[in-house]
Order: sequence, then C-alpha cells, then structure tokens
Amino acid sequence: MGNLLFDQFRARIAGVDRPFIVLPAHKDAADRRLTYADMLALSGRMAAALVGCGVQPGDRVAAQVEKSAEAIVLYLACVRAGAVWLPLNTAYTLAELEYFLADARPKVVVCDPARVAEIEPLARRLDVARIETLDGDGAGSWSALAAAYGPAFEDVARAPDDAAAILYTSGTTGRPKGAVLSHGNLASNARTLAELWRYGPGDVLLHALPIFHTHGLFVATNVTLMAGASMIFLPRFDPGEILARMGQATVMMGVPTFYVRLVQQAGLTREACAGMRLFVSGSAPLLEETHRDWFERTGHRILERYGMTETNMNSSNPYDGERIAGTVGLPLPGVDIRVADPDTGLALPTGAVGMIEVRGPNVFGGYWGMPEKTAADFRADGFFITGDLGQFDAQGYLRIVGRAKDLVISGGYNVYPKEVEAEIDRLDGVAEAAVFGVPHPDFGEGVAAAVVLKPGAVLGERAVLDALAERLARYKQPKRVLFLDDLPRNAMGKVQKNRLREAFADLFARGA
Ligand code: MLC
Ligand code: AMP
Repeated sequence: MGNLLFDQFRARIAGVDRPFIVLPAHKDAADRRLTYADMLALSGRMAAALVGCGVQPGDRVAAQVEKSAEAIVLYLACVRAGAVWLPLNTAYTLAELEYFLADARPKVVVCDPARVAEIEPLARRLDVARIETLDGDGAGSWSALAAAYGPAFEDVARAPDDAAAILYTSGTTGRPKGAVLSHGNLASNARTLAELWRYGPGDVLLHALPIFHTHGLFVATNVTLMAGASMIFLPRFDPGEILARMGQATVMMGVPTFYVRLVQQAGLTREACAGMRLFVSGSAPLLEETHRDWFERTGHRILERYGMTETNMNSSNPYDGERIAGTVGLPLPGVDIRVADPDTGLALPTGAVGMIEVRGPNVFGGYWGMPEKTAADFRADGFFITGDLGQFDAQGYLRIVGRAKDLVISGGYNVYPKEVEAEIDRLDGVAEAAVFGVPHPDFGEGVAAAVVLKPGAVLGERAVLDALAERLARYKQPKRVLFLDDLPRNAMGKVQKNRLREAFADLFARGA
C-alpha cells in the first residue's frame, strides 16, 4: 500500500520541469521559484524532521503561520509522514487557539516567531511535545531543523480512510468542530476538479487566498498539484498586485469580495485578462450583478462553485456549458446532491426549496471526537446535512436560497453568531445579545450585534468592541453594535433574527 494522496500528486508531477510555487519578490529583486524537484526534496526533509520529533502516523501537527511556500511544503510533509495537518487562521486570538489545541492535542505546533512567546506557555500547558517557528519568508526554527535532515524519505503508507487533515469550522452551538478530511476525500475532489476545470501543467494560478481554509488549501493547492501546474503565491489579496500579475497567469480563484473589489479597478479590462482562461468564485454567494459586471468588463463568465469544509466541493458551473449567474451549477461527477425535506430527508421535486444534502467520496467521515454531533449531521443513508437551503431548476442547476443554520459569511469567512453572542453575554451590564448578518457592499454580509443592557447599566459600542478584541478574531467582531430595549421574539420566545435583519438591512449600505 502506498500513500494515497501523495502518490497521486507524485504520478502527476513526475518529470514536470516547472515551478510549483512562484513567490513574488519584495521590491526589485527577482521572484523566488520553488520547483517541483525542490518541493519533493524539502517535503522529504520536513517529513523526516517530523518523524525525528516523534510524530507517529495519525498525530496532529498544528500550524498558525503566515502564508509561505514552506507552509505548503509542511502540509505536504505531514501527508507524506502520515500525520494530520491542522492549519489555523492567523487571525485567531490566544483564547481561540487554546480551544483548538486543547481539543486536537497536537504533537507539534508551528507558529510565527512573533507569537511564540505567548503561544509557547499555552502549548506547554497542553503537553505539546514540540513548538517550532516559521515566518512569512519561510525562515524559523522549523526550517533550520528540517535543513539538518536529508531529502530522502519513504512515504508512510496511508489508505483512503486515513486522516490527512483536520479543519475547524464553528458550529451553531458556538463550539468549533474539527472536520476530519481523509486522503480519499482530498484526492477524489482534487482529481475531479482538475479534470472538470481542464487543468494542465501549463496552468498558472493566481493564488491570493489564505492557506488555512478549504478554498486556498485544498481547492487551489491540491488541484494545482493534481495537474503539475504552477501557482503565483501572493501573500494576501491586493487588487493592484492581481492586475500586475494577470499577464503571467491563466486561472484565478477567489471569494466574491475579490471580484467585487477588482470590478472597482480601472485596470480591469479585456486586455488585462487576455491570457486568462478561468475565473472561479466560491465560499459565499456571488451576486448576479458582480457576475454581469465582470462579463461586461472582461468577456469572462465567472465559474461559481459550491462547497464546504466538511464536504470539499459539491457542485460547479460547467467549464464548457452555460454558466448561470446566481446558481452554483451541477453536481460534480460522483457526488450525489439532493434537495430534501428537512424533517424526513426525503428528496423533494424539482423546483421545491429544501435542505441540501450531499453524499460522495468528497464527504468527510466525521468531527474530531464528536460522535454524537457526527451522527446528528448524517442521514441513515449516508447523506450529509449541509444546513444550506436550495432548489434545483429544470436544467439540473442548483441554486442556494438561504441557510437553515445560523451563520454569517463575511468576505468568505464564516462567523457563527452563537460564538460572538457568548462573548458579549459575558460582559458586565449585558442582559442579552443577538448577532446577525446584513448585506455589506464589500464583504457580502457584515456582522452586527443587537445588545440589551441590564437596567441601569452603562455600556457603549466602543467598550463592547474593545472587550471583544482580545477574545475574537477581527473578522468575527461586529462592525456595528446596536443597543435595543429588547430583542424581537416569537411566541415561543425565540429571537427573530429575520426581523433584526429586516430592520437593519441598510446598516452597511453604500454611503450609509
Ligand atoms: C478582513 N476584515 C474582515 C474580513 N477580512 N472583516 C470581516 N470579514 C472579512 N472577511 C477586517 C480587517 O481585519 C480590517 O479590520 C477590516 O476588516 C478591513 O480589512 P481589509 O484590509 O479590507 O481586509 P483584507 O485584508 O483585504 O481582507 C479581505 C479579504 C479576506 C476578503 C481579502 O477576508 C480574505 O482573504 N477572505 C477569504 C476567506 C477565505 O479564504 N474563505 C474560504 C473559506 S473555505 P480593521 O482592523 O481595519 O477594522 C470555504 C469553503 C468553500 O468557505 O466553499 O470554499
Ligand atoms: P465553510 O464552513 O467555511 O466551509 O463554509 C461553507 C459554507 O459556505 C457553505 O455551507 C455555504 O453556506 C457557503 N458557500 C460556499 N460556496 C458558496 C456559494 N458558491 N454560494 C453560496 N454559498 C456558498
């Protein structure tokens, strides 16, 4: 038995004489290129270093690091060593990290040198065996350690069901859950997408997404590896940089905010996009208006696809056929999608709105250490209940029309209101809080909080925001805090967030 995921990458990159990752240089220096041969050698050194640190197959390796080629190579080293890659958003605060490390119990933690002083005591307290550092330029104690090992490494055997990664997603209960993704999940999805989107070794992806979530890590990077293609690795999304590099690329993947911001650039023209063959959007709904504006400006129809952490990608608009704005396309080959009655799980007729449920080799096996939660989210026949509401049209295209889960998606990042409410409820003087999303011109949805104070309490918006700053990642913090006399409730006493969303629909309107 070989190493399922890495063997598939190996088969496709064998003999490819191209850069895997191109890192734009600072100032006038030349770009740095990590070839496929470099990647194989460095991932071998890092895999050997992991084993040297005592990492056994199945052990977790957590990393909260800036985007770098070395961070991607560390992910691949974990795959090769049979370890489980656990990437963490760089925006997470120490309070948030504590939960993830306590829950996943990693053997090794790699963090930015700038944060090691605060993370090390926490990691020690949680019995993490090794704490290493890696910065945005790929330097740090981790790279120094790996350099002491040779490049030859015999990949650890891994079967389709063996875990390759754990990605945390928050939950409606406010307690984040670790979705365990297997070698089989990742390999099958990357293979399907590379084929469907006609990926080849000549492709160059403009990569401006973060690498700690499904989109930038698995969709972008694994698809590139499945084709032996290249990526231009931008540290973050910057519209000017994207336009400057467009002439060297063939594909871009982004969240809708990327497209909204690029459309505002005068430099976005047909000429600028002449060498591009594909623009992909996902992670949040793309407005039909953005799809239309993009087509008018560039002559390209953005290809919208739909996925989630637990399932990888589920559906995609076609490469050759019609890409219909406002839909997330057709089920991927090998993936079953049904729109079901939320109570029974029985499929509903075409056109009816219901729960989107998914089954296929892309769907994860379960949440880390949460068998009851896992069981509750699957039907007896193996379909995963996404929490998204949708409908199929007569042509078989899926449209997402809403969410059954209480979730806000801001700039492609998920914010679970329950988690933010719990933090606001802790504050002195707060009687209760309701967190909800309303349309935002840049982020799609913006997070707002409605707060009811206890009688006589004095608390302002600034004080609430300041108190949250230490506890929650910046993107989860409300962009506005509103003080109300009471929260709207239904007859059962449940807070009616739809009424809050309606009442404050214009909160973030352009110019408001
Ligand atoms: C940054 N801020 C955000 C934010 N991103 N606030 C809300 N939502 C966000 N997404 C904060 C900043 O901290 C800053 O705070 C202020 O908002 C303005 O920041 P900015 O400079 O405009 O933000 P920027 O750094 O440009 O980031 C915006 C962004 C980024 C859209 C480029 O958020 C991003 O890369 N999003 C991609 C997320 C992603 O990869 N999602 C995929 C999940 S996988 P201050 O302090 O200045 O007020 C998934 C599955 C699937 O969903 O299907 O793909
Ligand atoms: P995450 O848990 O971060 O992986 O986010 C997954 C969620 O993002 C899904 O359940 C959807 O609600 C949403 N999502 C992803 N892609 C799309 C899309 N193209 N259109 C609408 N929502 C999307």
